[in-house]
Amino acid sequence: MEDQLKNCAVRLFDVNAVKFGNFVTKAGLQTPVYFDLRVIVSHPSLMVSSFHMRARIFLGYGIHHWQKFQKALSSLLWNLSENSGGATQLCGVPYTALPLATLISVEADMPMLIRRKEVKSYGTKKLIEGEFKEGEICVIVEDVVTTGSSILETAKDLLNEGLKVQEAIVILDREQGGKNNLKINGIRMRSLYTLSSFMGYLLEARKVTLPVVESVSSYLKRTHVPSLSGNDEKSLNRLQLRFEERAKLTKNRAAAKLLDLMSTKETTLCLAVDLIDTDAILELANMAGPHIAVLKTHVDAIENFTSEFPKALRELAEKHNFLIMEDRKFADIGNTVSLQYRNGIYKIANWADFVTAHTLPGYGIIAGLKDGLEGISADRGIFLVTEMSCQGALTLGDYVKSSVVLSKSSNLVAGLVCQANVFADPGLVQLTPGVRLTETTDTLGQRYNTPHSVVHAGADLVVVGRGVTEARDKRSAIVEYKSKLWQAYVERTSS
Ligand code: 5BU
Repeated sequence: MEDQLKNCAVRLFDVNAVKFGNFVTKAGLQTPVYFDLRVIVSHPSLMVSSFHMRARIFLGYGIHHWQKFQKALSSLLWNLSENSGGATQLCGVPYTALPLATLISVEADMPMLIRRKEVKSYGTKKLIEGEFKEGEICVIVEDVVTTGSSILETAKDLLNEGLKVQEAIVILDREQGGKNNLKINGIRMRSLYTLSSFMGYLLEARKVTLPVVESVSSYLKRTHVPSLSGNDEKSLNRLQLRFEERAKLTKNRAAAKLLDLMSTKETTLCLAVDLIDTDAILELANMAGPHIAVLKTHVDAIENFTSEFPKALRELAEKHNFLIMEDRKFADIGNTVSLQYRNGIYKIANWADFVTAHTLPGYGIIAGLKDGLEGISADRGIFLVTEMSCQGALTLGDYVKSSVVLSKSSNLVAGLVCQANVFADPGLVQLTPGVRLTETTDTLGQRYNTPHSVVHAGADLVVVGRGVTEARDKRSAIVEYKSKLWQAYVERTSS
């Protein structure tokens, strides 16, 4: 097996499926190593053992001895599968893993399913092609895993059709949190290579030099979320770790403060005070203060804003021990964002502990916000908008994946705004909006889930707006949301 793996690693290198140098990822991050396994379709002998296939065709099935000859990726991959759960279907994550899944399907004589990628937003055609029965178990096949989000998306569509997913077999694990993320979601991932083992094979074969290996391993140290094994699992599982433990793992000081505050105050409620009058906002802030972790504003919706307002809000924050988030959703180039953050009439950088920012511009958005903080020593954090709560949001697929990668690029990132458990790092906080006591929608596309369901889907800090501001008895509503959310968090961390 070891020889076969080394052989395939070298062949992948020879066909340029891996490149070394200074690359910039889609999310705008620097990386010294880049994989593009799409090229393997031009090299059939790398995908499937020709000995094996010919033997199979000419000699029928009594050909086990042939299998000791050079195995290609599809055979090696299928060897990884334990199939202990009795899987009866295979599904490749589109697109690179599709041909691999097809070859495994032929080799293992197991039917396969095809997940359509492009109909997701239109919803007219079937998402899963192929014949299956509800309850069948499906093994997912993937080429390269970074955060695991592509596998999770595929799994989600399969689960929606009534299939079960317990195992994913992949060629390469980039060791950036994917394995853990999948494990949290009940999927065991096995890979032919980790990025480190792959580099080891290339070094042994003298395809790369030691400095190249060292640059990849220092990159891994910077971006790595350790793979889980044995006793480490519990200590690194974001959903099961308690806030006070996670506070020690975060690189962002405002996030550490928030995690400690949520733990001591026993609240994960972020109140969205989307009102347009400063007195009404301050009145509600004073009432909610003892029960909330964060108060979230949209200052540009306020009719009578003056510089006195943030001062008064900060005083209430000190009095009741909560943090302030301005949900500004910055989305421009770094220079503009820097100006918007510290200047204008709002001077957000001066008073908001947290701000939200879209990831659309890539790394520049973080660099711009960092620049806007020059001379400000207070702890600040950004929440990157990774998934939106509204119907038809375009925050899908690669966008989510790239946003998760971007979240690892700076200590200024405190967390991600998302609807599901799309990242593994226990040092980052999942902020989830779109919450009411019952599942519903508003008339403008907002979708609501319940406190219980969002917390079990990974939410740490939970945004409630109109669930409180439109309630007849606001104080009772605040207390009800707070206690339902805390109960779900306690359940999650003790499960
Ligand atoms: P609501 O009244 O609970 O629907 O308010 C939700 C708040 O969260 C509101 O301030 C939105 O601007 C904010 N929000 C959201 O609803 N969905 C998102 O995806 C993001 C923010 Br990002």
